[in-house]
Amino acid sequence: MAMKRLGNSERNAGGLRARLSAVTGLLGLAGLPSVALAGMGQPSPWQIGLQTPATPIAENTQWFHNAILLPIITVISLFVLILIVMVVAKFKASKNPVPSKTTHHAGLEVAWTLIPVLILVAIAVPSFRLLRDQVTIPKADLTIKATGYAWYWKFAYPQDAGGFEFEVRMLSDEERAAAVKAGKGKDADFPRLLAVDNEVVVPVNKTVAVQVTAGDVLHAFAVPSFAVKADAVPGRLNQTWFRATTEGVFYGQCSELCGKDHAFMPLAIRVVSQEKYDAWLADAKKKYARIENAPVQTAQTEPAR
Ligand SMILES: [Cu+2]
Repeated sequence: MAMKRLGNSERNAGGLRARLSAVTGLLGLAGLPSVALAGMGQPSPWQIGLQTPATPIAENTQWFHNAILLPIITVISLFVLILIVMVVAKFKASKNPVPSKTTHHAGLEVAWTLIPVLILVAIAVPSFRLLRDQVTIPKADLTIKATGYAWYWKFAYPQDAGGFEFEVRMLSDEERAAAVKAGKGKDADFPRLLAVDNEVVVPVNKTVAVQVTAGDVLHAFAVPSFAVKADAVPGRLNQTWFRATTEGVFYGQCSELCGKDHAFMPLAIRVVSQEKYDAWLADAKKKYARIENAPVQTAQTEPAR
């Protein structure tokens, strides 16, 4: 259901995209930085735009930012700048020795109230559509649970998905160097402040629901390439979802200022084919701690019509 709506959003996005392409092309702003400079699954040096999207939600989010918000912001900023320059030039004391005593202009006041309202309403339509797609969790193929701790993550795969849990901690510079030395990969495979000891592995093109909570203080589960961000609150279970359409490793970080090592609790989600996922799962069941009372999958709520 959500996918169908996503399809609609994408179609609408396509139509608007065509109409807006001239504007964005003129501005030379929309989309270009993120396409040219953004890394896949992680930030890259001198990146300006958002990270390359890896889910339909992230694609729509970036389209919304690049094709709707950025042009509107740019046009408004230029318009205000031009007005200020005009006022400075036209009404300076030397050119305008006898100033007008006008204090009100009904038409102008209506205009500067109504036009911003219309702009906001126009933004609200695609914005709320996107928000609805983000918060409506489709039927999940896999549900995992992420728990934030000061300062690491714990991920649990419930009974119907393996029944194990493991902790995720950032690799120190020494550990990264040792991993490269041991031939586990190249330098680029262990990005600084992002590489972790245990990656979360999920299958590609599958809907993954993530239950998010915290064990001590507030944290937030965030993966920029998936356009996913959910507060991790002790005693409360939040839920978010993603469906990665690209294989690869996608890094996320805690996005709630949670203490001294807030910057050092990344997480890594490795998206792989179903076969590779099955192989990892068989391994993980042996490798990681069993959980008897695995988190129960919450009921899927039907979206309001
Ligand atoms: Cu945190």
